[in-house]
Amino acid sequence: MSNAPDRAAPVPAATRLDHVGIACRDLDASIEFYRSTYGFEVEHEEVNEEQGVREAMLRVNGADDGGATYLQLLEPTRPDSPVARFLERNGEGVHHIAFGTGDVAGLAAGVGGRGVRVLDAEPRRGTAGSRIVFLHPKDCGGVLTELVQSAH
Ligand code: CMX
Ligand code: CO
Repeated sequence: MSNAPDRAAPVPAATRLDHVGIACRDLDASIEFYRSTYGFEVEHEEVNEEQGVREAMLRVNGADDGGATYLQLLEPTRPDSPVARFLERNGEGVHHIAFGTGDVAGLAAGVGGRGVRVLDAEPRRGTAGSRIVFLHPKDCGGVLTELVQSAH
């Protein structure tokens, strides 16, 4: 029997879709669109200067690990930020997806071991005290991917 690590699934695993990040030019207008069109309400709003965003989390549904799934609406706070660059190139639209996990550092190490570029050597501070790591979109089929461990 081989002692090689099981390459079928990362340990620890991602357990839910935590959020879909959407780049917008006007956060308040975007919040109003999702509220009036679908009835989604803002659960949390903050400015994250490290990421260069003013953001709102709109709760969509609960998840079976006790967490929830959100839309994350992102308005840039400065022109040199990732979201500002995205808007300049692509206009408004889906910017990234985020998978929830109980162990963001462990999952990032596992994914990095498979040759995916991990953009943050250490987890950074995300929404509401969560810990986040980004994976390079070119190693994820063109999808900018975030891993997130909630503060709870
Ligand atoms: N989704 C898919 N592809 C993307 C992308 C995105 N959001 N952003 C950039 N790319 C692509 C570019 O189009 C480019 O493709 P081509 O080479 O085919 O033209 C390639 O990735 C590399 O682009 P780049 O100019 O070298 O890199 P950027 O300066 O645009 O940076 C990235 C890209 C992913 C490294 C940067 O955006 C990053 O570090 N993001 C992580 C942080 C972040 O996005 N924070 C905001 C959200 C905060 C939160 O969720 O809380
Ligand atoms: Co995000």
